[in-house]
This record gives sequence, C-alpha cells and structure tokens, in this order.
Amino acid sequence: MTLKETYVIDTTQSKNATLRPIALENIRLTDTFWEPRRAKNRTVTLHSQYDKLEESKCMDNFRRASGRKTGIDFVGWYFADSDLYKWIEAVSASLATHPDPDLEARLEAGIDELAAAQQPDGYLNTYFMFEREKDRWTDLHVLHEIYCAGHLFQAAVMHYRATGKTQLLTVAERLADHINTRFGPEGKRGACGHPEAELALVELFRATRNETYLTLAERMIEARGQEPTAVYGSGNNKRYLQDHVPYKDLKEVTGHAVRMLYLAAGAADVTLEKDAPELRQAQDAQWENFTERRMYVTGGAGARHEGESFGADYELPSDRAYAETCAAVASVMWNQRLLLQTGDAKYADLIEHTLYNAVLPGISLSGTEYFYVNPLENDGTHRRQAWFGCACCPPNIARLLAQLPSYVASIDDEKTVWIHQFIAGEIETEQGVITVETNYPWEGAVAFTNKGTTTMHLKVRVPAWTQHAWVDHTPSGYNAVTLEPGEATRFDFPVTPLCISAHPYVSSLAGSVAVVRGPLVYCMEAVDNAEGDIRDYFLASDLLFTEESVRGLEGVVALKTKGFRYLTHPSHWLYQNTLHNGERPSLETQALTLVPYFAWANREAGRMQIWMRVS
Ligand code: FUB
Ligand code: ZN
Repeated sequence: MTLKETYVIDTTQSKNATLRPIALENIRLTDTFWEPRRAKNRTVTLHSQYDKLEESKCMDNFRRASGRKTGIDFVGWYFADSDLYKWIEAVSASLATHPDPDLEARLEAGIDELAAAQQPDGYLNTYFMFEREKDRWTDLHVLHEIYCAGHLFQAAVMHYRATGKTQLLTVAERLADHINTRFGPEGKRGACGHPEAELALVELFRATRNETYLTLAERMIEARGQEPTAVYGSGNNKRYLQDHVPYKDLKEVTGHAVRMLYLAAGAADVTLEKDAPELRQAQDAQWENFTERRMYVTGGAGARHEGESFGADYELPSDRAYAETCAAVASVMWNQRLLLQTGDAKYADLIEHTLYNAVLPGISLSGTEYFYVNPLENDGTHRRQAWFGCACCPPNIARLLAQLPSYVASIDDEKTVWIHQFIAGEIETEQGVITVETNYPWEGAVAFTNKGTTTMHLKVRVPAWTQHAWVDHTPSGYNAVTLEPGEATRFDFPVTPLCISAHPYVSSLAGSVAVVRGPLVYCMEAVDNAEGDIRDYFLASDLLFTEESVRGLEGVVALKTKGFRYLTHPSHWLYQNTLHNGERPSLETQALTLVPYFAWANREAGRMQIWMRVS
C-alpha cells in the first residue's frame, strides 16, 4: 500500500457517495474561534489525556497483558482499552496537520505497548486476559469486546493515513481477521451490545480494500433483531441495544443514545458502499424521529440518565437531561455520513448546530476538563471534571477537534467544492486554493476568494437558521458560485438573535423560549445575573437584544435584554387557586444577560438555564 492523504471518512471510491473527502492537510484553519481550541487540543488536551491514561492504569492494562508488567490487576471498565484507541485516533489526526515530535513519541510508545499485548492469534483485549481468557466472546451483549476492536480499527486507519506507517494497521487487520473467523460468513452470527465496530470495519475496508471487512460490518448490522439473537450474553434488554427489531425496521432512535447513533453511522457507511435501500429508508425514519421528537434544542441526544438512553417522543427534560457528549459526537459522525451520501444541507446544518451547542460544551475553555452529561438547566453544582471512571467522552471530543477540518468542505465528481462549515482558512484542491474569511460564529459575513489560476466552482451552504428554521426542516441548501481566478464572493448571513419555542407536547417548556444567535444557543448564568434567583427572571415579549461582552469570557458575544423578575414570593404556598389575586408575586423590570451555552460553567459556579419564560 502507498501513503495516502489523511481522510477521515474516505468516500473517494464509495459507490453511493455524492461527495468525496478533502484531506485534513488540505483544509488549513486560521480562524480565531476553532483554531485556538484545536491548538489547545494539540498542546494541552492530548498531552494531559495521555497522563490520564497512565494515571487511570489504562496503559498498565496493556503492559499487564503483554507481560511487560507483572503482579498487577486489570483496572477500570471492561472497555478501558478504547480510551487509548480514541486517543491514538485523535493524536494521529492532529499530527496530520501539525507535526509534534513529543506527541508523536508518546503515540508511538502507546502503539508499541498495545501491539505487544496482541496475542499470537490476533486477539487483543486487555480485560480478557489470564483468568478471564475463558470468557472471550461469551458475552457480546454486555462486555464490549467488538466495540473495543472497533475503536482500535478507527485508530489504526487514522494512524496509517496520517503517518503512512503500517504497524498499527497490521495489528488491526490481524484482530479483524480473528473476529472474522468467529463471526464472519464461516462463523457464528454475532454483533456487539455496543455498536461502533460496524462503522470502523467499513473504514478498515476503505483503507485496505479488503472486502471481508465490509461484509463483516454488513453482517453485524443485519444480525441485530433476529431470532435467536446475535447479541448474546448476560443482558436482556433488547430495545436498549437496538436488537429488538432488524435494523431495517428500526424507525426511531431508541435505547442507549451513543450505541444508537454509532449504529446508525455504521449503517450509513454500509449504504455509502452498497445498495441497501431498506437500510437507507430506516435511516431517514430514524433521523426524522430524532430531529422532530427526541433531540434537545442543543442537538444533544439522550433524555434519560437511566441507561444513558433516549426517552419517549417529546420527553426532553432540561435539568435531568443526559445528553452525553459522546452521543453528540456520534450524531456528528452519523450526519456527516448522510451528508456525504446525499449532499443534503440539512445534515450539515445539524452538524454545525451540534458542534457548537452539544459537543463544544463538553470541554472547558482550558482544554483540561470535561462534561460527560450536559444538562440544559442546572443549579450550579454540575461542573466539568478532569477525567472520569468511565472516560469515553474526553478522547471523543479530542478526536473530533483534531478531525474538524474534514467537516468543513468536500468535493464532488465535477470538482465542485462544497462548503459545509464556515471557518476561516484555506481549502486546497487540485483546482487551486480558496480562501475563506469570516468571523463566524460571531458575525455572519463569509467571503471566498479564488487564489488559483483556473475557474473554481463552489457550492456554499446557506444555513437553515438564516430562514429561522434550523430545526423544522425548511430547506436551506447550497448556493452555486463560480469564481474566476482572483475573484471573490461574499455571503452575509444575518446573525440576529431569535427566540425558539418548543413543540407543545414538551410540556415542561410551555411558555418558554430559547434564544439563538446564528448557530449558537444561548443560556442565562447566575454569574452574569446576580440579582436574586435566575428562576425568577422573565424575558420581555418585545425580545430586543443588544450585543455586549461579559467579564471572564473574552471574545464572546453576550446578549443583553430587558425583562422582569419576581421581586417577592408569598412564602407559604406551593400551589394556590389561580383566581386568588391577593397572593400574586410582584414583578420588577430586570436587565438580563445571556451567554453562549458552550461557554457555561467556565466561571464562578452558579445556576444556569437555556429555556426562559416570556412575560
Ligand atoms: O459503554 C461505552 C461508553 O461508555 C458508552 O458509549 C458511553 O455511553 C459510556 O457508557
Ligand atoms: Zn461518553
């Protein structure tokens, strides 16, 4: 195999792709919003995460499995190996755009540790060693063996693409071949309780052109919802595992949110490579169910703490929201695959919305602390943590930040460059270089200049939020533009603050609105609204906002408006007769300050809420 450019989802040869990828190296970001965060990812986050992999004993688990360390026990969750794999994927992607010898040395050392732990038959999972060797492949339902393999495959593909080195890819191929002997066409039917390997196997196929891996991915998707179940083991909740019906008949997003969305991403990958109309139709139904009934206004997924799962239609509690950061990452991954397949702007719209409002809140401005759970309302006790016993989210954010350029643009077979996300920088294709100038998301002006020597064709997404409709499917679409050498064009998307209301069936949100400005959802934090309790605040119905800055969030556009606040509450009642006028609380006018939700909990702890009542 020859060294390739670093693609994240390599649809260069995908039969059903409308769009082909542009390599990470060829989309160079220079903006002042994302690129400083990506720089922090490279210089702070990825280093501190490796330290956590050591502290949490994830690395020692590999050393124990290889025999390099003896006399120690396995530590952590049975899927702890995946923490290292996601970190490797993140570092590899980062090195593709920003070489860093220190980071690379840590990466290669990590790969050396895991490669040494691979068994002669290709098996690799540090939980199932020694005393647990007998348990291998006995509990697909719960124990995440294939899930961990999936993250290894993704890491290996990214490492190979970014560095051209084959050591990790060979490890991945040996493990995939091992799994194929068990669960491929010659083996038993088997699928993992936690989908992930499906999408990874398709990417492994794309990197190696070995059809075995594509077939295995397809087989694992088709294995779900059958009798007897292929997701066998110690658990019994099939709906939770998306194993209650065949995937083609799954018309809603249900069960564990991350599993659901990774499964959907895997199915989308299969349909990019193969004609599978029933899988495609199921995807459309799932997407509709998600965006019309089960998605938070932030793009977050998963209403219930119980089982980290989706709730029923319109079950979207703000304070008890789960909205795991990994589920937001998985949603972005799924939507990108749907976008590459269809070229439909609604997927790029949702990616934008999810990136800003559901992924980004997951990491602190310092780059060292994370949210796992993302409530839309909180009393101020929910704070980001430096790591978690179950550390799935931190490296998931890191890999997405490292891969962000791949979400910015892609190219079609007529060589038209499709601009999906607006981030300043330059995009290089065989046709030449396009520069992108913008101060997005704070301002809506975006300018494109053809710096090349040939005519260039662009398709520029017009964000759905410009039509006040980023959730309700009013088509936005792509505007075609032709630029001669040296020519420029400019779009001005109005970032006027807007108020969003929820469907009446979300009963807890009756009479409330959320404020958005451009792609950003705003919230109210006690630190900026120190008079009384922010639960007593109301927006005024004229909804006029001015743009200002606030202490402690430099560069952020905050919104100020006039509203009201309960001044006094009668103290002795919880409920009262609505006709009993004598006990009404009194109101006074009150200035309100809102900040982007992604920035919350980066200053003094205090109450926060997205949804606000309107007087
Ligand atoms: O089970 C592996 C990961 O840990 C899931 O994706 C997360 O939801 C967390 O449970
Ligand atoms: Zn997570």
